[in-house]
Amino acid sequence: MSTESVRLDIRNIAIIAHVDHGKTTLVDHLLRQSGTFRENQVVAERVMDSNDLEREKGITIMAKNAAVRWGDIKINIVDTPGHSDFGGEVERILSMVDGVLLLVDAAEGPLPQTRFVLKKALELNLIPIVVINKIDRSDARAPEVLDEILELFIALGADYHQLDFPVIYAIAKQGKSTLSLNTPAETLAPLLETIISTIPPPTYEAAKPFQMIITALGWSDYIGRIAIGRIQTGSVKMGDSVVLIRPDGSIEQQRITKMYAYEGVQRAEIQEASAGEIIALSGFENVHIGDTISDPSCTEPLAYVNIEEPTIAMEFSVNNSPFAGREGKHVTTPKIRERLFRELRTNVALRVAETDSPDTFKVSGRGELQLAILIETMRREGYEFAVSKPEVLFKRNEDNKLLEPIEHVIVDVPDAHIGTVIEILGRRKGEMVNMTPTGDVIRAEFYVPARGLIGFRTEFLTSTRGSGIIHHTFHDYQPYKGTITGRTKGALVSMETGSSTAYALEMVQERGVMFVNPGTEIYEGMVVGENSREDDMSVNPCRAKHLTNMRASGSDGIVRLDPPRQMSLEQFIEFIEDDELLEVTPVNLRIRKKILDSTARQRAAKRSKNQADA
Ligand SMILES: Nc1nc2c(ncn2[C@@H]2O[C@H](COP(=O)(O)OP(=O)(O)OP(=O)(O)O)[C@@H](O)[C@H]2O)c(=O)[nH]1
Ligand SMILES: [Mg+2]
Repeated sequence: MSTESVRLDIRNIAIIAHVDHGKTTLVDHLLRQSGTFRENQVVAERVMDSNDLEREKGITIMAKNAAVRWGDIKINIVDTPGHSDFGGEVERILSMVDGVLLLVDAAEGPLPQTRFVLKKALELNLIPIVVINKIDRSDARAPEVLDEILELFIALGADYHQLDFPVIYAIAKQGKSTLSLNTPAETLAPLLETIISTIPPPTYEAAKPFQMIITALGWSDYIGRIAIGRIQTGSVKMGDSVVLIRPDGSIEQQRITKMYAYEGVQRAEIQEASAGEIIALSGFENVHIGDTISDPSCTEPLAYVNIEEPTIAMEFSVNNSPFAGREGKHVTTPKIRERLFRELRTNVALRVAETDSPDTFKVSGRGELQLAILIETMRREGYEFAVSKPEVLFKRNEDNKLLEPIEHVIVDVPDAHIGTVIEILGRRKGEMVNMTPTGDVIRAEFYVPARGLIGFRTEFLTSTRGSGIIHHTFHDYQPYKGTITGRTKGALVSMETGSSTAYALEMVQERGVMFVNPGTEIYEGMVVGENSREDDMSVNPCRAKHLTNMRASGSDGIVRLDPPRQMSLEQFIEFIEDDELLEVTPVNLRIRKKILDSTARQRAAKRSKNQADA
């Protein structure tokens, strides 16, 4: 018979929430108030958002570990991302913890990703603490939000024990919390005390040998690859022999050469560790997420949580534009293949597959932002390649019926614009399920095919004049909803190779919105702007003014150019159509037609139109 033992000196928790509800800010203050930093130490805001793109975008992309001490107890904390594209990160780490802090913004209330992460936590029987954050907001409506949270728990089938969650009100930004809205919030002590009294300490079967599952991988320039996980059973010492067991059952002998535990945001070397602790190991070069590290006497791998499947895919291919190889450092198929497959080691919600074409790979993920972050990371590392329009991944059910991913969408829009938004989402096959006034705005809830959301953000922001907010998360698979029309405007495509001139651009800009400045290197088949009409148009942005030609466009002969449209990587990805590619280099982003030659392209377009008509 096995006996359960308890580690009373430890608590393991994750902080989960919708994007921007204040998780990383709360971790900052938990670290500060538990004495992690020296009195006068200068610490960056949102210290856990440590990678460049996280700091630039102000969002968390990867889940990360930290630890604080409160009294005699060590609290291991995992900060998680709230953006739905990185939901896989949350699923990945939940097996490390016994409880969660579910943060909810006191004004915004529960949003799609609140539902997604809470569902995952409840499925794993984790103990929740609800933290209603940002009660300092002038539009805070904490009591109502608490009702909405309770409804959400019930809708997700929480059991009686889980429904009995404690509630903390907080101002993460000021490091304050309170158990009641009638008591002013002062420090985070009420939250820390609640964590200790509510979240169960880790338990384990005392008789079992050492086993842990790797749930995160890190990298340090000093110590190389770092494998992170929670010890499920047994204990381990420096120098111990262990085995690395892959999910397929294959086994590798290894030795523990360096071991660390988290102290604040640092890793501190330790000599031994036992069940319930979250530790990091170095020296395991070939380890992957989901591998088990075990005492050699035990060769059964531990079960790893299933992660939701990707819903969206893009093709990454070798750049074959006329400018290929000019700007990138890594441009060949083997380099791109190696980089993409390497990404799979840490990015658990991503898939990479070979395709019929040897220099093209299909990369699938949870959303456009997840793929955009990979693209941006690769281009900063010196990679050059081309990507296709994101396509949604369909499935078939037992009756061979075509199913497509449906997203749960919530929009907050001022009264004046809600009609337009309902109209646009209707056109994109969205189904409205709820509409309520929330504060100063109307909150409307929809189920929309993921297909219908590609390119939607730009249209949404334009139609609400930037005043609307949209949140969405994967909901489920449903029968195919029928055709959705794509971009409503065509492209202005260059018919020339050369350098753009102000003279030519002044004429071309009459046709739509330009993407390029004068003096830009351009090739035939490159997209230089957006047409104001639906179809594509060939233009010549490189035409030089002949000195003998006295015709001037303005009476004074001065060229007037509108500033070109500046697009972010995400906007470029939203813009491209099926017959286009985005050329990505460390220096430039260019949209091009897949077929560069104008005549060949027109012929191909005619052929596919004939096929569609037939
Ligand atoms: N007014 C107010 N703002 C807060 C509070 N807590 C956090 N914020 C702000 O909310 C924004 C988002 O905070 P983050 O801590 O990055 O949120 P997050 O939940 O970690 O976001 P993701 O990791 O991207 O999901 C920041 O601008 C914070 O300053 C609070 O208590 N009150
Ligand atoms: Mg964060």
